[in-house]
Amino acid sequence: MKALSTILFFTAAFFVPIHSQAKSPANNPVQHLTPVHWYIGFSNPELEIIVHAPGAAYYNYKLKAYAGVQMKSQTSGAHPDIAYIHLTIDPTTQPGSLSIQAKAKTGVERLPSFAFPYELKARRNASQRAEAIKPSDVMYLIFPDRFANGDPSNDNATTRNNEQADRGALRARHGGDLAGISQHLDYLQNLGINALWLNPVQESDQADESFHGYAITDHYRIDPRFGSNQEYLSLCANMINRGMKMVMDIIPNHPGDGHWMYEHSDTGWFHFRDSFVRSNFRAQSNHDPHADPHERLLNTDGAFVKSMPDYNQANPHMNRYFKQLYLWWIEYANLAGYRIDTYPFLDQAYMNEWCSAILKEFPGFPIFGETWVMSAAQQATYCQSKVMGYQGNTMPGVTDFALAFAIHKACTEPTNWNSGLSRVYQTLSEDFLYSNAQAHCTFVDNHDMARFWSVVNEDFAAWKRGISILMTTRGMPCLYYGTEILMPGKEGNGDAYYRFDFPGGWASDSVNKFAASGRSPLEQEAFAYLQTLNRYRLNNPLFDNGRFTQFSCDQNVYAAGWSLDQHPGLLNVCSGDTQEQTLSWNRFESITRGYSRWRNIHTGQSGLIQGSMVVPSQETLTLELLP
Ligand SMILES: [Ca+2]
Ligand SMILES: [Ca+2]
Repeated sequence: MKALSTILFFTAAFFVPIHSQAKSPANNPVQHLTPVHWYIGFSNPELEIIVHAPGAAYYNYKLKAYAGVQMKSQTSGAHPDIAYIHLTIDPTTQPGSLSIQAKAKTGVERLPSFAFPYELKARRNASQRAEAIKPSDVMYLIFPDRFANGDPSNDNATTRNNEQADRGALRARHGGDLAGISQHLDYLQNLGINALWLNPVQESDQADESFHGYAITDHYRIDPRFGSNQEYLSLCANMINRGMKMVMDIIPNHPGDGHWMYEHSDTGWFHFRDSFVRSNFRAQSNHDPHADPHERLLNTDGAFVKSMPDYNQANPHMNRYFKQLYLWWIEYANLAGYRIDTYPFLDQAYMNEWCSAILKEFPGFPIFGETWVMSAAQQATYCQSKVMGYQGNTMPGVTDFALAFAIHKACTEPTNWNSGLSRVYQTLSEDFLYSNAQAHCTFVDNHDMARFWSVVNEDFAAWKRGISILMTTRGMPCLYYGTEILMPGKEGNGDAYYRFDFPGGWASDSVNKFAASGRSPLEQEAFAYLQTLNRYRLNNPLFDNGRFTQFSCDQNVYAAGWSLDQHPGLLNVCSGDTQEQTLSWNRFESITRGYSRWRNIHTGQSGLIQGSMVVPSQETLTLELLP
């Protein structure tokens, strides 16, 4: 316990107006409550509220009688400003506002009493719930600071660090926001997009480089540079009305060091709270049977960087905090899926428990973790898997880096038995490792990687090959913003080069590539090519319920596609050969059975499925199969 002098020091700050998320009555010193409110009717009736207030540990808390709600217990943090309240909430409880009264403990009676409200809300009913993302959706990843500035008035919204927007600085904020995304939903739908994954949009009020959003300082608040919580809710609701879906990017591994939880950390919330120990980033140590235990520990418990301290998910309070936090966001914003950041650096046992807790309350909720590792076998150790020792994994899918890297090779190296397009064939042949490869998020680039147009050295035939594979293979495809206009972003200059502003997203831009008139002929060709593939995929049951078949790279041509009874099929044919190739349709009999004609979805050209097809050198043919 702290000396009384320390306690009295805290009381000095008691009646100074302070930041609080709740609409607080006068004299309410509470700075944070987590969760900020809660919902009635989760199958787990238990709730732990963290109270952050000056001297919070020196109080007893009492719940004013409220039918259906019991205060089970309360504990004081070792940190003087932290207390924990445990409620049990019966599913029959009526929505409303609880009142919790705080009275100083014996021996510190000089501390003033106070009370604070805590709101319990009704959950939305099942018919109002967002539809989960699925393979026949087309997802689009937006880096919110760099897509479109729909509201210049929030560019320099007041924050503790008062960082000023500066479009001339690569790693400063540029002013992109939720309003900019809202204003381009027509554009996105026209492109054939129906799902968005936004890089994190919660408050990231960091002293340095907050533009990427991965150093969150308040998990329950949208960053004022992006908009408000209400704007986020409106965006999500508006998208649902349009048949679109929102995926949230979540980061249970670390906050920013400007987070109040780090500044007021109770014992055990963080690994290495008082010294900087950096992760060795050896994801392999999680599954390596020969791993050194010290390396394994350093991987999961070391900090990502100094400004992103590492949460200790094994701590019982953090255990509850992250379950409650991410149940809250699904219910609050009506989300359609989660992408989990830096999954291999999390406590793996805890994350399996966490995924189970989410899936118990939201059965079938899509979750894919970022697993930036180099093989399918390694990826399979993180998700629901058929791999010995990992069959108990609960995360449905991963971000499929193994396939992304295979597609890169397919588009940059000559195809042979083991190279080029054969790498895609071999990578997908390893899908036996996963419980469900359709739960993976597939992609060719993202905010951390060189952009695909630069990966293929601006070779349009290679770009089409890779994009066609992405948009016709298994899994849930995600396009990175700007792919449709061939935005460049070369490896080697740092990640800010993968995150350029979308031309036309700012009123002062000299060119607007959101409009066809602002695109070059090649950019327009790319846009139209992608639009055709997206629209073909969108809500097409072939990709959800069909049978996926791939064919090995005979004649250096890779083909893969889908068939489904009583429904048109698809065959995507990619040549990695330097000569024109003539292929017998007989080879594809297992997929063309029941179909008699083909139609090129880009050109409209059609013909009979008989004899042979001619595939020009390096060309890609995407053929719908018709009765
Ligand atoms: Ca703005
Ligand atoms: Ca960690």
